Amino acid sequence: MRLTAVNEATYTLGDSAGFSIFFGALMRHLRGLTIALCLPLFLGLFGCIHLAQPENPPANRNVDVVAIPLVMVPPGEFLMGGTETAEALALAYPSSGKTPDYFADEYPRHRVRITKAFLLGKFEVTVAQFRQFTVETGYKTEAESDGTGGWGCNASTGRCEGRQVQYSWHNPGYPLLDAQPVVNVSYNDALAFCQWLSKKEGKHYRLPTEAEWEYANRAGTQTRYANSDDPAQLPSFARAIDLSRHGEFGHIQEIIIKPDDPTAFPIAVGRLAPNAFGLHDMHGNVWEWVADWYGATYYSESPVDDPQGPRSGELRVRRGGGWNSFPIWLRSSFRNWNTPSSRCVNLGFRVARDL
Ligand SMILES: [Ca+2]
Repeated sequence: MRLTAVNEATYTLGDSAGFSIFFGALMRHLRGLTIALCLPLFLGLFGCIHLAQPENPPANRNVDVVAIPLVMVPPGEFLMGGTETAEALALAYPSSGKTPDYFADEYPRHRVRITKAFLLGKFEVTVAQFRQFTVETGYKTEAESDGTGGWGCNASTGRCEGRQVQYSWHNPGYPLLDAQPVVNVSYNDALAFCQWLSKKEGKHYRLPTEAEWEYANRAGTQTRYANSDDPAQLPSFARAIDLSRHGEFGHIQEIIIKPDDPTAFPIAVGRLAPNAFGLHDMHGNVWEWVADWYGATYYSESPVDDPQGPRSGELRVRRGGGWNSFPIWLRSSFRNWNTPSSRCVNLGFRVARDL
């Protein structure tokens, strides 16, 4: 395996792992049957409910700030991984210059069963929610505490840059709104948030597994994105880079963000259309940490039931792409990763909770 660190915001994966599509048409039929049978039943029973606020919330005025709407994700089966060949993907995104081996870790496509319903944040964790965590605990993120800072947008150059000490979750270099997703938080910071929320509410909050994330993101779809195969259909569904302004593929530090660009920076969560499970911004806005260690060949050995990822590793998986990501990275099956202490101007998370 060859791992190439472009920067801590974006890594690329090289080396072919040898990919083959498992199951094929038979499993697509089985999967479709499972969704067809289970989804209406579950939606009927639970209606993808957004958990109500407590009837008698504590007097603490911050409770309303931190309350995180959750969506019930039903159990079911799906085929995880690339839905088309790596050769087809390379041809589909020619400006990226990627060769088929770039997509190797998305294969083999394999059957996964999510055996239990779980709750998943309807939105990415917001700036306001993360602020409350830091106010109540005094927590300092790794970007603040290790002396190296985070990533940010330099208004004078129009470029994202990092690490620099002035950048953190409360200063990503762009105008910050409470309802934007928090960024510049490491995997470890995300876990600390979950631990705080668990203690605060007496429930077990955690990050979703990679399999849970893709299952929830696809919501029964088998297309490149949960709304279509076509990147041109993304703007109403996912905050990503504006291809009309940035047609040429580039990495984060190469992109010039113009002050008058209305599509720059993350938007407030929930402004775009949800997927079939009622989840917003799974594609785009910010990359989302998931629980798993990254394993380039893990799909060859993944168990069917509730995969948890490799037992150990050095990199954690992130999914979905961010506000300055190109469509190739927003695909439902695309996998990316960073060290657990990485932080970036387009990297956040959403919480999961067991029932
Ligand atoms: Ca996202």
